[in-house]
Amino acid sequence: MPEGVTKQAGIVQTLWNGSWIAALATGVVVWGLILWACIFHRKKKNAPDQLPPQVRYNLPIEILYTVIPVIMVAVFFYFTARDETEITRITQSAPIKVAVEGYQWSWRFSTEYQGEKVVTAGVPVDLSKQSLQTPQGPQLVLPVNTQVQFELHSDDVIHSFWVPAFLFKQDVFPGNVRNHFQITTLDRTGVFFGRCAELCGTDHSKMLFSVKLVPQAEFDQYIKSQAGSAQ
Ligand SMILES: [Cu+2]
Repeated sequence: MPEGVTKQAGIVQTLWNGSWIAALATGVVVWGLILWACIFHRKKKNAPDQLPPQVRYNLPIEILYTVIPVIMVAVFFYFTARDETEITRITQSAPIKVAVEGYQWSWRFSTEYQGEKVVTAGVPVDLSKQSLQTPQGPQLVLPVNTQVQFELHSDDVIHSFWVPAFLFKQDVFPGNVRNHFQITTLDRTGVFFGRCAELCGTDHSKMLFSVKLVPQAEFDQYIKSQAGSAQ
């Protein structure tokens, strides 16, 4: 997993780790029971027709088979619902609002901050130049230690806005449906790759972009230098 750069990514990572630990514990019990049955209930050489004790219609065991999975599902459900509620929570206080527009085959980011609006739009990128060092496509600049609210909209077909370092993606719909989510960036600068995660047509793979997290002062500078770009 990439190291998360948002507070929400931490929640996703913890849920992911917990789910795997729980699944592994369940797996160990199941594999153990299978192995035990394979080893201790092999066909006996001296009594080939002898079956092991049959436990059909054994009420306590039937109840156990039912109650334990229900408890397991309830535990998974509780943690998933709790974390999902937290991850998709929107507040009105986010100082930065980003309108994301997906289109065949790139992205347009309109960043609103303190009355200023900055727009970055990209053209389809050249995949032959794709490398892990140089980001391609439009770049969304955001400050660290801040809340950022995203509003997603598509001009044509369904896309999906995915920044792996957020450990989060959300579908981008055309029409009147607008998906929202919000992040709280951590104190970590850098350039993080993003891509479309919903097969949307021929040049889907060219819908690359990046998110650059910078210190607040550098962000203010950036907004000042880009002021008027919305026109
Ligand atoms: Cu796409």
